[in-house]
Amino acid sequence: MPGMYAILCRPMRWLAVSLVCIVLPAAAACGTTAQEPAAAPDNVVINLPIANRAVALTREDLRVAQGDTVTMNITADEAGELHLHGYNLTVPVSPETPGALTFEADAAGAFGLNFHVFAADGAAGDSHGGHDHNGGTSPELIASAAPVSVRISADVEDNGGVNVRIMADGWRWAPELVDQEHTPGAGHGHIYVDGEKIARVYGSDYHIAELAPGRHGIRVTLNTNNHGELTYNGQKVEAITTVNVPDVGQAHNEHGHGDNNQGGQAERAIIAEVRLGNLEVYP
Ligand SMILES: [Cu+2]
Repeated sequence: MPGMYAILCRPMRWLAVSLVCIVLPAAAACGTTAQEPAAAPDNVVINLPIANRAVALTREDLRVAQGDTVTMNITADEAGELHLHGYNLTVPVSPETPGALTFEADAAGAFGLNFHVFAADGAAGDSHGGHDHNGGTSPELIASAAPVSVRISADVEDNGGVNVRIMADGWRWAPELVDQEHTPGAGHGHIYVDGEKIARVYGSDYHIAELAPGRHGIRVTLNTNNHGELTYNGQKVEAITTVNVPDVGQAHNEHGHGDNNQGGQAERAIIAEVRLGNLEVYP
């Protein structure tokens, strides 16, 4: 009766345990699960092999039960860090050094898993490659014949708000033209936090109301009136920076895990935000 075993064996248990449950005929082989039907906490291992800025996992692979102890083993083909939103855990990973993260999934919900790609040593900002890292529809790329560029800086306020200053050259902010035809040298911007677009920007200052404690990547693109992404000389006209929002006690609905960034470790520029999926924690 495979169906019975499927019920007895929670889906996120280790593969080894699942195999035991399938292979052995006795229900007792399912161990603790069989004796504790009220879903005793499991040790769940999730392997996250990041390649080409993606991970080949299904939603089911990223599903755990509240109270489970979760270990994520992360490998990557380029240097970066894995960031689990909500729990606000970050772990560095590189092709030479796999990363591992163990935590108790004590809060239920869906928590974004992002991979922050670090700039290559000594070559900050190179090779974006033109992938779409967000899985969604990618804005049309529109080449600018004239030089256009953008830089950003970001300052964190005490309350977790972030002031972003956007310095665009060869560019006119044109909020009045939004949704109209492309006009060379004019338009608006899009602002992304940790790979997710949060708003349009229509001028040189943008305020982000509140970010959870931890590191966040902020990216701004310059966009045509019809929302295409501007390129110049084959490069997207965009700027990326990183902010570190301090943990201020119970604020921001965090769960008290704090921030496991290694103190004193040199900050590295994040050149891309890759959304890998959501960790789903079921109550
Ligand atoms: Cu737009």
